[in-house]
Amino acid sequence: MSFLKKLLVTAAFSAAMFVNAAYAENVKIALVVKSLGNGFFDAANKGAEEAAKELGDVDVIYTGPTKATAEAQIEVINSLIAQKVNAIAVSANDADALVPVLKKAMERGITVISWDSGVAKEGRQLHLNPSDTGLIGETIIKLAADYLPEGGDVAILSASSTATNQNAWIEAAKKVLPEKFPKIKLVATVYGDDDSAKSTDQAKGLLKSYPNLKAIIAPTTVGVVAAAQVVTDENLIGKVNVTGLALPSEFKKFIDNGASQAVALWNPIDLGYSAIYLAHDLAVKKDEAKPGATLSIGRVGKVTLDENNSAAMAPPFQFDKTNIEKFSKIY
Ligand code: RAM
Repeated sequence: MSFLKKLLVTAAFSAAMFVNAAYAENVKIALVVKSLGNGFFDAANKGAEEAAKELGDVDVIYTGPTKATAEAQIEVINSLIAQKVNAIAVSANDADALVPVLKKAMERGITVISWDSGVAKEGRQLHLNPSDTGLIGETIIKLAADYLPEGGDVAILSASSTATNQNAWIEAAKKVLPEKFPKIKLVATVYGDDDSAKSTDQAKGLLKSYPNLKAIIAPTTVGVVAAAQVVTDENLIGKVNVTGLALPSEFKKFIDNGASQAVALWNPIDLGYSAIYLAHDLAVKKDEAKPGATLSIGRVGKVTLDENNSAAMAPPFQFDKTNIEKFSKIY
């Protein structure tokens, strides 16, 4: 065998070895959440584990900081890079701050996607939204407006001030307000950082500063529970309606006691499942994330990427007295 031929054969052999090595072990996918201890993310992790079981070659690493900040998430991601995970699927506490560390991950061959709360385009291969952003923005206002035929003052209690998802929904909500809900007046937006204690303080502050408040809209599963608890404790049931995005299992008691008339959410289990499915197929099947590409999300269906390599899963469902019992047993 000529030297050149020998070299080529050796090269081909090592390439085959390399490919085999990638499949010999399970694909390690890190599901990085905004913060741990949040029931919404625990439900997403349940879906992630379902996807791993179905795909058969995935190990899910469920991780995140204790506080929902970008700095803490950067630390978590740096340690995942050091552990040489194969993919990172992150719900971001800040769209831009995570870009450098995620770029570093991609340069090292790690597949990176964002889901739930997005990363700027250059820091990830694709982003999976739970639903259409405009639709969520309109839904959270409508949930309040439906129970305020005369109109009135409402305030928003959000998650962190840098959360990509909540900021996009609030912007979309503000856009539809003047035309579609002219009698609803948004008097304030405050931030509880997806922290129970801080959200409780912020809800109390709103009630003090705005005595005519008719509704608190919390587009966060942590904030909405805190606000409903405050309204309950301050005997304001019937005066202030709490609404927004809530996990039925955590929120049922506030529909039951009347602190809230209705809330909405998508299926968090399906969202976590879909994130793992997409990350897996990009990492293993080398699916290409490019505008117009249609990608499988297993039992949930398919998504098509838009010009920003973003896609949306499904419309939100509404929960009220008629159906929250049933959903509270699922998530
Ligand atoms: C909280 C988080 C999450 C958001 C839900 C609705 O759990 O902020 O990112 O999607 O609420």
